[in-house]
Amino acid sequence: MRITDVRAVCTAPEGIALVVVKIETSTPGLSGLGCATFTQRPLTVVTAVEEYLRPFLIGKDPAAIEDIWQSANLSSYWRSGPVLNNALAGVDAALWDIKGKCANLPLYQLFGGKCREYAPLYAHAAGEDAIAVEEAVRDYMAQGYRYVRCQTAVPGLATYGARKSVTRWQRNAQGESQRAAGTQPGSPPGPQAVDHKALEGVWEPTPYTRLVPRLFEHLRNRLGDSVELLHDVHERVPPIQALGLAKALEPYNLFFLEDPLAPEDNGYFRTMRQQTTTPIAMGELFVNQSEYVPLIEERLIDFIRVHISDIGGISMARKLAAFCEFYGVRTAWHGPGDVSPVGHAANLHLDLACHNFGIQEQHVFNQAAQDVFPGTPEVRDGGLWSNDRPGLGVDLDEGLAARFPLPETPYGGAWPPIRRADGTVMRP
Ligand code: GCO
Ligand code: MG
Repeated sequence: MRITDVRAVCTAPEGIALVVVKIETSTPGLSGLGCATFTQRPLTVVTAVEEYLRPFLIGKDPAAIEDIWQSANLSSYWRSGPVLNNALAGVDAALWDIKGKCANLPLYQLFGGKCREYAPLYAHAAGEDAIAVEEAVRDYMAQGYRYVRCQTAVPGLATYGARKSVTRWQRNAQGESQRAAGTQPGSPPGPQAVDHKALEGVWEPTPYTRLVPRLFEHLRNRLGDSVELLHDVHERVPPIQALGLAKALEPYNLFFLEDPLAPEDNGYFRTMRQQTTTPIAMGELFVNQSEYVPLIEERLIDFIRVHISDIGGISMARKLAAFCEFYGVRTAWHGPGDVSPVGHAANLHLDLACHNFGIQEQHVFNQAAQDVFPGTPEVRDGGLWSNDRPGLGVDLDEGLAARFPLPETPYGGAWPPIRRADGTVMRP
């Protein structure tokens, strides 16, 4: 069997740019899919796949996954980084998909079989104040969720992850997904029409770090210990304030505090570990093993939260998960809307097969996305369930995918800048 074609397909059924690699083989009807989504720079990944990896791969044996990964990775000499890793990850997952189909087994079987029946999920609760967040958590608990991430708006500020005081990027994305769904931005109950001038929000860390402990105090007082609570700092505060926040949150027993520091501030994790028992999840922004290996071997984090396609795909994630197991670090693969259903399936197969699974972030795809990707893993009773089909178990309806072209955002998918009150640009 030989690889006969390699393509990158872009689609945006939710208004969020997704990139998927499709590999075709000399066996009629046998092909594989892999997620290669870098939503802020999708066309760079398409170029890497089609201009560079395609000619490298055509004619090769699709069964030789490890050799292809290693040789493709070295073929650029300069390696790692989000563009090349995503491109390689798309190829790698598509090869695993093909291997599963050849074996007629779902991937979790090739990874050693199920350690659990399904992957428990954490849902996202957001609101303009603590009462609204509490209501959202209660709604999820009533649906069977036992883990909920809680984010609150900070009055007057453009805050990551909260509905009312949303970030500009989120408002863009909401407007785009409404356009894709054929509804008018601004029509009730959705957000107002996207006005890019009005989206120039301001971010200040101190009101946020003061407010978040009050949010969790409220939630614990009202909800007791019946639910696991999580929070994403999104690397938005100076390291010393992140440390203060992690300590202030100790009484509320978080399941984890996510991305309290930026990858650039990795050196600060040692201090954080000595100062607080709040469990730490890190690092959806990691791309290179020299960023995460030291944090794991020094036991400075509790959950590894990489975006699998950004570290090079399933092959790398399997090695990383095994390495983490030796150090008591659990997996919490990144699972937002800018991981395609093919990528969520990859997360799920690892979740099912890795003993040191911690938790899975959920994204519930809209109907259009589920139609573009038949076989999208099912969300049920607070968990993600495999469809048990061979390989990754997800297909791509290319005709339908073409009806959801990449959104024409003013930033080409990139995030608009977040600035402090004095105009200083901030991490998003
Ligand atoms: C998360 C993430 C995402 C990212 C997004 C970037 O924890 O789910 O922080 O919301 O911001 O994936 O494209
Ligand atoms: Mg995050």
